[in-house]
Amino acid sequence: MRRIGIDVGGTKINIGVLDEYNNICGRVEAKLPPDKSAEGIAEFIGKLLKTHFSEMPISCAGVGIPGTVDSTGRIARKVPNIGWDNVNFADILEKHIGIPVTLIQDSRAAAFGEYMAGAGQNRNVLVCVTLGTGIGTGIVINGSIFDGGLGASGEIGHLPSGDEGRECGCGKKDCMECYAAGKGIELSAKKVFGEELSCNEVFELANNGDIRAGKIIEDAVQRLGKAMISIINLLSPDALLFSGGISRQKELFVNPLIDYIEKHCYSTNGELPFIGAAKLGPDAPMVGAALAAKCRAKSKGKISASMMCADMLHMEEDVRELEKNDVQMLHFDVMDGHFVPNLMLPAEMINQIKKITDIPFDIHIMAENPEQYIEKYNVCKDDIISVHYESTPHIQKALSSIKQKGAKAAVAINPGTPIESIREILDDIDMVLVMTVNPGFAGQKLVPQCIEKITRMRRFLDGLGYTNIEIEVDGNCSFENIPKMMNAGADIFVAGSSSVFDPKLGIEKAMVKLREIIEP
Ligand code: S6P
Ligand code: MG
Repeated sequence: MRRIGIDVGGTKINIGVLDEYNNICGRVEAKLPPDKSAEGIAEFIGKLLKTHFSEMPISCAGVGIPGTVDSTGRIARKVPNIGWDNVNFADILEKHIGIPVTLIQDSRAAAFGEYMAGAGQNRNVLVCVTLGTGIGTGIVINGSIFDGGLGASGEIGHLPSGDEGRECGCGKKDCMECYAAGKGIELSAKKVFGEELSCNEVFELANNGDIRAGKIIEDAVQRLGKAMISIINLLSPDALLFSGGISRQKELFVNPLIDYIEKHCYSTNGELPFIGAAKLGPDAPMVGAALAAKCRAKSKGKISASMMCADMLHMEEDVRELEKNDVQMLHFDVMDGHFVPNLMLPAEMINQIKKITDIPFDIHIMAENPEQYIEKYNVCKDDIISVHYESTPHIQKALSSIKQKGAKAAVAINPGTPIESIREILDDIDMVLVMTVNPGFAGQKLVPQCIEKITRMRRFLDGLGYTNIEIEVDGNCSFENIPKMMNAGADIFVAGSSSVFDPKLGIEKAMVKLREIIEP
């Protein structure tokens, strides 16, 4: 299945279709229609898709918006260039194109595109600054786009930067955009030369040795350099990228900017982030929007209570308490002392509990020869059994024997197992269990890179058309970690000592707290 990226700019729309390997396999660019209302643009996009891509199966669309977008990715809050105010463009566009739509602010989309498919690949914390008429910034932290607590992260174009009283589009005066971006360079040129010059003309003059034009650009570089240093000192990113029209001015702008930053920036042991040009050029917002698109309707999260953390002496009481609090699944860990260095939960016990409750079972086998365990459980169609990819050379066979028993089948992968390992068994599974700790024990700390792995797993599944396969996460699903896991795309959370069975809270209070998180 393919996904589509739609970058709505101030004057044109750039559309591209990405295949499952994130290559652009179809594209079209068009001027914005005269009717720039949300309905007008949605209708126009609908027609473009029909004309150019009707033969391609497309699973979802991401739309880059030149303005603020709400945290749900549905509402365009403020888009001054095309005059939108609080428009639910996702709803409107879905009516015209019939696939799920996610909105994302264009500079954040550009950052995400670079992080996933451009110069920011294999980085942890990426800042991508788009230098155009204004200045837009996107921040990606461990695979997630960082919106900030109030949703306005990255607005560094609006740092106070001068005292001439230059009016900014945001309603305030003397923002950095009014001095350091395209718009600012033009305002400075007017002041110095006494006539209107475009930003490109100023660069041309400077290129031909005009000292006054050179000084205007130098001033812009220094102002921007200071802001970049604040970002680096605050966030300590491992990559800082520049994109947008002005970023093409290597000699006069980007290189001096990098020199300025390297000269003045604080660093530990001389270590600085990678600083350089973005790789995707003008396609970055389109690619990023496609990659950030959510290909499936956001469902409520589900809790699977980890019964190895329950009170072994009062198991039935805990089951009743979990029923009362509407927990969706009971998670049973099976450990053999070989595949993992611990012994846990015999089949007899699991089958006994099955007799006293209707809550679906979620049996997680961490054992060598998992095939011999599958046999033992009394399961039905709502139950699910997971086997570890690493535990058997015959994973496909194990999965199909689960199906034969009439239960749902899942593959579990350890933190160190690559996502792509499960490529050949996607038709055999209903769920994938992403371990977020190394299996064997409750009460461990999250392996931090697993959050980003969840994001990549969701993209991997959606990209291949397996939008129906759910992701379960197991290990340190705490009240702090679940929102991050959920945001990354996890559906089911194995809740053990970090949440449901936190003895300080008790099951009821823990479930109230969990429901607030998973049912926003
Ligand atoms: C670990 C096992 C898990 C734990 C669960 C405990 O090998 O597969 O299911 O029971 O992760 O949760 P917590 O909150 O103690 O990490
Ligand atoms: Mg488990």
